Amino acid sequence: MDKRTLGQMVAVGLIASATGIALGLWIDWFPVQASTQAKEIDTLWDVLIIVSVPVFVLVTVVVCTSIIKFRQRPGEELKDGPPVHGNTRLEVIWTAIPAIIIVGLVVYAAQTLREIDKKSSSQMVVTVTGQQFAWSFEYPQPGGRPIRTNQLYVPKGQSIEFRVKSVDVIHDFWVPAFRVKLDAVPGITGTYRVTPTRTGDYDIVCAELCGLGHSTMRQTAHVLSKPRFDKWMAAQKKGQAS
Ligand SMILES: [Cu+2]
Repeated sequence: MDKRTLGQMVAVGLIASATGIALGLWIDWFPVQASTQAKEIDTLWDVLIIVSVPVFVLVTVVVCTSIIKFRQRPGEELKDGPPVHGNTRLEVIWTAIPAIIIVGLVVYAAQTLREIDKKSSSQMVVTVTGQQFAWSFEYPQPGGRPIRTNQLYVPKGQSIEFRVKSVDVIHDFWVPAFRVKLDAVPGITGTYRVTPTRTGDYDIVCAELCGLGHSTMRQTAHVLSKPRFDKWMAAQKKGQAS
């Protein structure tokens, strides 16, 4: 391949990478950040875009150049290409660079996961149960029966541990504004932790196709200030006691 073609490939690659990264960072992919976890996950997302766009562009530019530049022209049907043998240096490079990128991203992602799932000293537990086609919630009470409800209310600024279960098929408990999500698998209780940072109402979505009513498996997560949450909880206790 001549120098000019290589120069063109590098130029196109740089422009396409810069455009792709700029677009990827500019697009609002997610709803408002409503948990401490959301910020770290969005940063992870941005890093993944910055790293993966140039890889995609590199592959695409090489494929397109090969199709245009080295295509078979009329009269070349019986021609054979030049015999190419292995190139050890090239093979070492194309193995080592992807390996370094993957290991780096794996370490960073694992660190982020550890960071966002840290246990708090004042952990509040909410058990989430998925069932075709609705979510229900349980608030364990020390020394008593848990409070059961069909509505999710949580206090702002409190680290909440969701214990996610299913009674029938696989569902997936997701509040996009909190970012974190987890499959609800029959027979397994999974957990994740989230600390809401804004009061308000946020969508709860089932993120695993679970049957005919899957798309209707939507509810609302109500994040209240601590005093308002305590009031709500007191009302629930009263209601379930009577
Ligand atoms: Cu579902």
